[in-house]
This record gives sequence, C-alpha cells and structure tokens, in this order.
Amino acid sequence: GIAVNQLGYPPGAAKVAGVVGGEAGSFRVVDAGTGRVVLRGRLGASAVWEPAGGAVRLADFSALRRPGRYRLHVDGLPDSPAFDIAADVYAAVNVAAIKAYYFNRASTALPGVYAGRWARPAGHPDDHVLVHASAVGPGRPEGTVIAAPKGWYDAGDYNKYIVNSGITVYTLLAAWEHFPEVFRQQNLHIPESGNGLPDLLNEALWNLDWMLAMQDPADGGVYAKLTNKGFDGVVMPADATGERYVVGKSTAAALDFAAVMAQASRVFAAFDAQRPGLSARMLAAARCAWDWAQAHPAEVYRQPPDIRTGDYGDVELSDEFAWAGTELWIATGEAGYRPDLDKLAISLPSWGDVKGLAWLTLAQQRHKLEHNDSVVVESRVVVFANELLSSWRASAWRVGLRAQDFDWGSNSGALNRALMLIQAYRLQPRPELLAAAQALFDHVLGRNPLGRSFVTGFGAQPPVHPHHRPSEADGVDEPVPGFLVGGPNPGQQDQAGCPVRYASKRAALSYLDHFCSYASNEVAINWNAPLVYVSAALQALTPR
Ligand code: G3I
Ligand code: 9MR
Ligand code: CA
Repeated sequence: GIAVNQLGYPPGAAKVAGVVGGEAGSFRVVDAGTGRVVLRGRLGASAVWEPAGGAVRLADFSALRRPGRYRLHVDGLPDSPAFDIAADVYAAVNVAAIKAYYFNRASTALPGVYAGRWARPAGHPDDHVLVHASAVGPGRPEGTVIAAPKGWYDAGDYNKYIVNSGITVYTLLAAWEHFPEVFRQQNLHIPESGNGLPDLLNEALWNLDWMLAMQDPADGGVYAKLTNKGFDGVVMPADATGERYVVGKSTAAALDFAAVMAQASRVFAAFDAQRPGLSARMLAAARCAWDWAQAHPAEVYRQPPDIRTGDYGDVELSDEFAWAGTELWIATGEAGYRPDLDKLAISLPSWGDVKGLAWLTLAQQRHKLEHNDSVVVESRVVVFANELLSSWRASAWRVGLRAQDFDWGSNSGALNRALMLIQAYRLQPRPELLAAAQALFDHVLGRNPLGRSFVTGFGAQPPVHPHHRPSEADGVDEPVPGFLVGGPNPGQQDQAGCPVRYASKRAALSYLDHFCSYASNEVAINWNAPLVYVSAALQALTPR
C-alpha cells in the first residue's frame, strides 16, 4: 500500500510517502476532487527497513506546495488516503491533543457543552485521601486524611503520578514558551475559556493545582502518587469508588515537582492578575521540594506490597537533580542550584530520564547565560540532533527510528525525537532538521508500515479501541479523540491477557488496536505532550 501522513503536510514541508509493493517505477499526485494529475515523480530505490523487515520505496513530492486535497497514485496499488496541503493542517489535531487532557480530568463532571458525546459525571473527588504507611511524615501520621483533588488521570487508568506529571506539564509549558503565537487565541471550549489565560495554560493549571496538593507542608517532601490499591475495572470514573491513597515520598517526585514548579513560576509570573500570588507560591514550593531532595537524595520509589498500580520506578536520579537544579537556577539566578554543565550529558527525554529537559530550558533561556555556557548548550543540542539525523538518513522509510527504538510508548519516543530535532532547528535552522522532525510526526500519523494513524479521531485509519477506561466503558462507539496511543512495542507484555494475537513480532508491527493491549494501545499524558508540542512547532516553523 501507499502510506502518507493522513492529515497531510504544511505547504513548505518535506513531503514523503512510503510505497510497499507494486511494480511501477513512478507515482503521481492527483487532486482528490477532480482526479487531475498535479505532480509526477520517480519512486526511490527499494530498501529493507529492519524494524518492519519489509522493503519500501519512497515517493518524494515536496515540490508540491499548492494548498489542496490530494491522493498519491501508483499503478497497480490502491491510492493513498486523501490528505491536505494547508498552512493550518495541524491546527485541529493540536487543539484535540490538548483537549484530551480536559477529557482526562479527575474530580469534575464533563458537561455536554464542553465534552459533547463524551460527557460524563464527575469521578474521583479525591477530597478524602488516606496517607499510606509508606508516606507518613512528622505532621501526617498514618491514617491522616488529606484532600488532593483535580489533576489528570495518568492514562487509561485512573491514578495520578507525580513523576509522569513532571515531564508532561513541562512539555506543555515549553510549547507555550516556545510558540506562544499558536496558543494565545486558541479556544479549547473548556470551562475556563475566556478567563484571560490562554487555554493551554488553563488546562495545565488543572494538573498544577493538584500537584501543589501533593507536597507535605510539614517537610516539603512530595508523594509519588495518588492511587487506588489496584487498577480499577473497566468502569466510568463515577463508578470507580475505591479508597484512594497518597503513597511513597520519593526523591524523583520531589525533584520533578521542583523542576515543574520553578518553570511554572516563570510562566505564570506574567499572569499574576489572573492568579494573584500563584507564581510566588510555586517558586516557594519548588525551593522546599529541592531542599527535601537534598536531605533525602536517594529515596528511590519502591512499591509497597499492598499497592499494585503503576510504579514509575526510577533508580537513576542524577538527571532529576540536574533538571530541577537548572530550572531553579534559571528561575532565581542563584548559583547554588546550577548543575555542572560540562558533566551533564544529553539524551532523549522520557519520564525516567529528564536531563534533556534541562537542555531545552537552557536553549530557550540562552539570553540569561554567559557566552561559554551558551556555546556548550548549542553544541550539546546540535550534536544530539545530528545523531538523530544520521538515523533518519540511514532509514529505508526515512524515519529516524531503529528496531531498538521501539519499546513501551514508542510513539512518544518518535515525537520526543522530533522535539529534540526542533530544538536544534531553533538554534540552527537547517532544513534537514525540520524534515527529520516532520518524518517522525508523519510516522505517528500514518506514514508507517501499518498504514495507520496512532491518534484517536484523526486520519483515515485511527485507533478505535484504545486501552482507555472511559472510551471503553462510555457506550459511545468512537473513542475520546485527540489521544496518541503508545504504539508498536515488541515487548508485547499484554499478550497473555489478550484474546487476539499480535500479527507479528517485528518491532514496528507489534501493535494491536484492541482494548486488551495496554502495552501498545494505551494512552498517557506524557505521550500526548510531545504531540501537542510537535504539532504546534511544525505549524509555527514550517515555511509557508
Ligand atoms: O529501562 C529499560 C531498558 O534499560 C531496557 O533496555 C528496555 C528493554 O525492554 O526496557 C526498559 O524498561 C522499560 C521501561 O518502561 C522504561 O522505558 C520496560 O521494559 C517497560 O516495561 C516499562 O514500561 C512502562 C510501563 O508503565 C510498565 O511499567 C512504561 O515506560 C510506562 O509508560 C508505563 O506507564 C503506565 C503506568 O505505569 C500506569 N499508567 C499507564 C501508563 C502507560 O502505560
Ligand atoms: O490497565 C492497566 C494499565 O493502565 C497499565 O498501564 C498496565 C501496566 O501497568 O496495567 C494495566 O492493568 C493490567 C494489569 O497490569 C495486569 N492485568 C490486566 C490489567 C489490564 O486489564
Ligand atoms: Ca532519572
């Protein structure tokens, strides 16, 4: 078949399709309405892509820039799905990817006026939360009841985890800081719309308000999660009424919290009229969490025997120290927080490895750095992006993913790679950096060997059975829109519990559009965040 980005491409973007099978050596792009040929080209040489094991030829139609709706045709094969070329081609998916967070809000009803078909009653008030034995402190002995409402459900489950909230909120706020023009006037049709704050920030505040309640005021420590003892059944939020606990203060939770609160204090300083005192309160909370982590530098989260929900266990904490230190240094200017940049490596951001986020902040805040530091930042980011570029160039699909890059949440890995390429492009606008980022975005929207989009509600063949409890339990056929599913994962950790089998063990083909597949078809807040970031970035940066 012919695989394209099923949404389409901005006019100035690199535009590539993957062609699997067929004999013809050429392709044509036709107007989807009239059938008129608008561009002809030769297909590239056939090459095998290791993650999928099969051969592919590429059609490069970047030369076509005229806005319109098109299909790609190769003699002997079915046409590609129709796609658009348009300047605002990613505006709708960007809105929906943010609105997905609204749909995952805890502690509130989603009325029809905002949620449409996916309206639902409130669940998880979280105003009566027990302090678990693993989380007791000087002011809060076991049995203490606290309130920590709001926040987003992490994923297809109904629990709330600080570590995963860290990278998620950071990435959303970074999208705002880097591309404010995309978000300033955006209307998400959420209850806060029109209150004077951009809706992206309104949505982020829903989780930040919860995060603030996860700090123990007596010592500054931060609970790792607010959770049931075990995962809920497949029921709507209002019907999931199990006892809720805050569990385990951890160093990673304290540092991720400190990093995001320091960043948020910077962002919300500009909105003190709308939320008086919030920025200062966030910075104070960040400082206290940092101090707690200094006094408890190795409190690795260990799952208590009676708790069986996600652990987000992370044993390597040097990256969390570097990230939180960076954010506090940038927020306060105090040298005591500053990490040693010469010793700080760079890597792909993920919930367990956040040092890349420190480099993002440093790159964005270069005006605050001394010249030598600024040089280090640019070279670190560019060297990392150059590695991503070589895997893009070497790939038969011209998508910078190798077989070993497919793991749990591989789609978010793809988009975080795009996000890192975009950081380099912002420093050195070389067209191939943007082309490689575009390719990774294409991958999650259909230019892949499965020929499917991985975003609910978007593209010709989107996921329809995500591992998302509300989508499964609500009686509405279509899943909640705007969610990126985890994607191909050869670990196939859910296979034993699935009534259907994965079609293949190949890395890029290990995907099941079935509710049972929590290892390839769940949704998660940290996976949607780079979807928000990259869809905004491509819209803002691609030449018209
Ligand atoms: O770090 C190792 C790496 O060294 C090794 O090479 C690789 C080989 O498979 O595995 C890596 O560990 C993986 C780890 O994620 C880090 O990425 C594990 O195999 C993998 O099982 C683990 O998956 C995590 C999964 O929970 C199970 O713990 C996902 O990252 C994480 O996104 C997911 O998060 C869940 C929450 O617990 C609960 N809520 C839903 C959410 C999404 O599924
Ligand atoms: O539904 C759970 C999902 O949200 C988690 O990400 C996943 C991994 O921890 O676990 C899912 O719960 C499964 C559990 O781990 C094993 N038994 C089947 C559950 C899903 O139906
Ligand atoms: Ca870490």
